[in-house]
Amino acid sequence: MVVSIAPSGPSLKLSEEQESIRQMARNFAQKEIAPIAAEFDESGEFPLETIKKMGRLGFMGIEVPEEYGGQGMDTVAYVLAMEEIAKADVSHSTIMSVNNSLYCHGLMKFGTEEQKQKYLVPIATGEKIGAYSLTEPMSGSDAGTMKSRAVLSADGSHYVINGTKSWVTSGPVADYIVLFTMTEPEKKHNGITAFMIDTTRPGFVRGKKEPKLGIRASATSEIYFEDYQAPIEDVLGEVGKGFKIAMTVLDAGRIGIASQALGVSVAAYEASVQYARERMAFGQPIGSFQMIQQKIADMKTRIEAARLLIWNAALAKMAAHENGGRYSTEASMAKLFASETAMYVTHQAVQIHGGMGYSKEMPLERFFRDAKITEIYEGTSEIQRLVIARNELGLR
Ligand code: COS
Repeated sequence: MVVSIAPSGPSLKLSEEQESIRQMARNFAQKEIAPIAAEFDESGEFPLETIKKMGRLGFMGIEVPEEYGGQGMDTVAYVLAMEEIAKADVSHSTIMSVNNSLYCHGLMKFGTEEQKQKYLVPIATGEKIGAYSLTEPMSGSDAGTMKSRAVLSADGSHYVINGTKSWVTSGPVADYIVLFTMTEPEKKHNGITAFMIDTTRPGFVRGKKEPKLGIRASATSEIYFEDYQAPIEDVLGEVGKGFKIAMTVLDAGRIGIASQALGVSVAAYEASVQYARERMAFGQPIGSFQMIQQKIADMKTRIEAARLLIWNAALAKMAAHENGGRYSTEASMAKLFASETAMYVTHQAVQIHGGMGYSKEMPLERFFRDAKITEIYEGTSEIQRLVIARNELGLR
């Protein structure tokens, strides 16, 4: 692949396949998602119909090999599609990101053949919905301190899981969940194990949906385990290696979140350019005023820089796939910069639109509310800075 980078600069030459998924995502997002986004934001209803359609088009398993029901494409294709979906609606892109990165990526990397057949294929084909559950009420950034427990049964055939997990994206609707819980608490990080959870089994209980500031159509909830019995075949990876699995998967997830931050930034930016050309004040379009021009210039520059960091992270992930190694710094830099860009750009977009930016008549206030989550989930901006600095300084 020729590495082309920014669309406005020396261009990353996309392959036919990458260009075609971008185009397909753009068409679908603008035709099917953009017109309903405001309504689903208002009602908070889960957009099951469009999510199922996205699944049928292959958007839920873009990097999953075709033999497991996916598209067998690369990470560049994934970030291009994510940007387009997020440009129409961040909620839809959140559901897509969890299915692709947090769920499918972990299963592909650590799952057995049986687990892939049972748990990967139906998610990659979009037939079912997946989720990832690490956070608990008292452990978010400090992911190693969880209170939930899995205890091996006397006959060694299954684990009995108890505890509460929180902030589970797609928790109210997920069919299958990648769960991280403690099997040997005295070992701290090295006592965490990952499990595949089938939500139809007894002992799995869903909590109420969280009322949220933004991404209101993406359903989030607590989930409870009450003597849930997980057969030992449902352990994902090795017992005690769950923390590393969780972190490895989050590296992939953070590239997805960065791409959705980019998508919402582009949407807010394009609306602002159009408004600055059309809106008249003091006898001229507001775009002729230098204070507006400064905002447009800074928005555009940050967007292009975010895109370069995302493509860099996507290429680093692809290289790691070929050669081993980690791409944590690249993923964290992309997420940190793109999410802060999304906050900056959507904030300036509301300002450029004035009263109309604050009104629900236009999508700017939704973009602004939706952008905020990208600085919080899958590791706050503070955690991304910590990851980058620790890696650079060789600290732990
Ligand atoms: N990939 C693979 N392994 C990783 C890793 C990664 N990205 N990051 C850490 N590890 C490994 C370390 O190498 C270490 O292994 P060893 O014990 O064999 O040396 C182990 O995991 C523990 O790492 P560390 O000591 O750095 O853990 P900390 O508790 O200090 O946590 C942070 C590190 C804070 C970076 C981590 O807990 C984190 O990312 N927290 C945020 C979690 C998050 O994003 N939550 C949101 C959930 S989704 S809404």
